[in-house]
Amino acid sequence: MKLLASADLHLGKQSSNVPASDSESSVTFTWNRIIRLAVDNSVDALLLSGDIVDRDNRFFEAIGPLQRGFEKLGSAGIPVVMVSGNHDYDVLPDIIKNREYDHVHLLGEKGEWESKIIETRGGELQVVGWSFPTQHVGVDPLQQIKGANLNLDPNLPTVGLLHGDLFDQKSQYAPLDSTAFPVSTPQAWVIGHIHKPAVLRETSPFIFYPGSPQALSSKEPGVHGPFMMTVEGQNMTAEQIGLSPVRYETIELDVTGADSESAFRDRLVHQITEHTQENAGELEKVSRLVYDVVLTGSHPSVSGLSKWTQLADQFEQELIPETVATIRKVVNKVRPVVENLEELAKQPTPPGLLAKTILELEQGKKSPLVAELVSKMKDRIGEVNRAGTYQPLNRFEEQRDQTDESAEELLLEQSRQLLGELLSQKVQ
Ligand SMILES: [Mn+2]
Repeated sequence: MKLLASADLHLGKQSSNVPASDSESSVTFTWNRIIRLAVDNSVDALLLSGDIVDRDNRFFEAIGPLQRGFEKLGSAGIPVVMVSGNHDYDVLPDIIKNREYDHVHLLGEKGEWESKIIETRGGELQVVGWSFPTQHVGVDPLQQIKGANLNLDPNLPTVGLLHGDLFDQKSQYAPLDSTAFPVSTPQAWVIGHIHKPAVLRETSPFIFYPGSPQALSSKEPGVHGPFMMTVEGQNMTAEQIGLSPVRYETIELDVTGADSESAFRDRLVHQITEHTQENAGELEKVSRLVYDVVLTGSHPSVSGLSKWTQLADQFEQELIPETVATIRKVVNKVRPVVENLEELAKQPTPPGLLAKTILELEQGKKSPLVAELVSKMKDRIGEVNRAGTYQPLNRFEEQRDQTDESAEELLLEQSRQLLGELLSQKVQ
């Protein structure tokens, strides 16, 4: 038996940092690829573990593509089994009720565990599921599974579908205790919510997050796509199939010695080209490769580097056939050329104070001065995020986080630039 498993499509959304005019930017593109893959491989069922539709009035955008997909699967004799997550707890039941499909099953409505035996071409498949009843759920639904009287047939291949958080026990999105899964049946669990694909346990039971099949932002790097599950008796395995047309990557670039703008540019383009070519084997389905570049090393002009990279987000080059590489942003972590930062930090001068701040930030120390600077930086980030001009960034989650960590990162970058400036102005 072959089952295709996915979750967290967020239909209605678009991948960020990809032109909105590209059909690949919309999640509908990957949804259609999933349907085609299911039909071409004659899978026995499609399993979806919640957040299939994105919240925020995406109902109208999502309903058409979702129903067309269901209809294609129906004509190919492929049943769909799903549960709803925190994004589609209300919308998914509506969409199902809107049309009566015999082959589409939504399990565990109203937060009540449910099991169902699905007739597939490969035989009977037992599926257990639980759906979000509201947007927030602060308790672990696995605590209720034992008392749910599911009357499972232990001789049937059985898969569990669930949406929740295995990594945060205080989550408002169904915190899950990894030790609370029943031991033998189901043999495998497809879990939704976390967008990064991850296999959490290999056997008894097999537990995994298929992740979002289309990478949606730079926070979701690496290969994305649904998982093809193979069922042989009581044994279940799964393999990821890279289908996402968008891929996000972060690479480092040491700029030490790249002292002219053209030398720096050569090194940057060379690094991106090399990385793309090295990963060409995984890029067959990727049409947009979006890079974050972290500059490292030391350089006489840290602020000059920032100027040289100002227009880097205009970079757009087809580096291997049908894969266009772009730069989303350049993060400047370059240190100014200083003979001895520790010595400099002892001096009661502006460069000395900056050197001290840099060292403290690098070592994670929090002196009263650093704490005050971080707090002020956080306030400024908040002001910028709230400004009307930057609101469009919000939709794509492109705003800088208003956290200590993000404020410290920005402060360090600025301190290094400023120290480089001050030292270069000093009469030698
Ligand atoms: Mn979710």
